[in-house]
Amino acid sequence: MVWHYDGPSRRGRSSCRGRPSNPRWLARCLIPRTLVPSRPGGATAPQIERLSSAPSRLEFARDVAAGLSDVPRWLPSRFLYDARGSALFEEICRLPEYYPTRTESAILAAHAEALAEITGPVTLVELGSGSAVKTHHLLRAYGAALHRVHYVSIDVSEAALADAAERIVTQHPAVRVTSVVGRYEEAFQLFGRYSPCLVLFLGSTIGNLNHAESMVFWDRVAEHLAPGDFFLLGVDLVKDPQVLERAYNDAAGVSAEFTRNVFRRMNRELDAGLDLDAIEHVARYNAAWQRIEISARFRNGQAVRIAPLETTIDIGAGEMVMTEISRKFEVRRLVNYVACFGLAARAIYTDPRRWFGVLLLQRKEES
Ligand code: AVJ
Repeated sequence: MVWHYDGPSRRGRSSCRGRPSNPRWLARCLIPRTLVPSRPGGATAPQIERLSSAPSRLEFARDVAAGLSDVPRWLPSRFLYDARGSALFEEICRLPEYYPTRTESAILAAHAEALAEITGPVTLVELGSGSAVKTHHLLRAYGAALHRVHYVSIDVSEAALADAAERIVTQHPAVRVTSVVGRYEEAFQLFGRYSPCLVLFLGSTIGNLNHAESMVFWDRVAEHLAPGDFFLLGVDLVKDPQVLERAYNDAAGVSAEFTRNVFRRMNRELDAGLDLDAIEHVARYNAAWQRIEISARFRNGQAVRIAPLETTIDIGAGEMVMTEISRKFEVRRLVNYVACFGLAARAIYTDPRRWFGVLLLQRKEES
């Protein structure tokens, strides 16, 4: 589903008459009027677009049943991000131990103008944008460099998209926002329409993908980007395992609550009947695989009911269910890797401790 948010200069003006100089107020009265599902046909009615609807209960049930029946047991990480999960992740981003968000944000703040200069005028297309806080640095720089910027944001969380859009139209009058509810894998088809573009894939979300998923991801990216299009990738870098493990085992227990959230969702949507207090969060760094592995450990044996499929899966005491991987990267190796998919590194930015990397990639000419 795609919604179009028009900037304050174009729509919602009638209901805001007499108060156009207060952008906060303007945005508040603007959003409900412009947050309309698109309809096909009409010139004035925004056109309809359906990448996918929110994952259905049946899809959730099937993926949970498949993952829990696999060896080792696992759950797809995208189901962590319902409204509560997205809010918990936002909270993780503010934790003292979780350095990636603020480190990446500082890198973007320092180099946004340089990026705008290298890419020139482009549509910004963000995959898995969440609350899009870090994107503000880029919108500021592109807004200053260009007369008008189009920002297309794609996320599975409708709530996060709506929040982000409201804040962006308030703070950046030069920016037009298009919000797309969908999985980032489904967003590739948009690249062609918005070319010349700069695709943003920040926050080391790429780290959630395993080897096979990563190959498919880069193959699709390369296929859908036109030669000359840009891709901005944020990646968490290999570092002291203690620093890494602390980031995923915070003292306040928010990471643990985030992991448990997918089981809470199973209780709500699948009538799973789980005792959440008996499910522990475990996050360890696997040095050989250069990744944090996050699992839920079942302290007691539990029967997981999956009501929509009329089935039950038994999980024994002490068993683990992997809920997430978070890969860490080495810049030089990653540059070689993406080159295999026709992407050349145009600029590489990092912080003084070299904890996080931001890579500006460009689609090479077809050879
Ligand atoms: C959103 C996938 C980048 O891997 O660091 C943070 C998710 N999970 N703490 C990460 C996460 C637990 C995060 N990513």
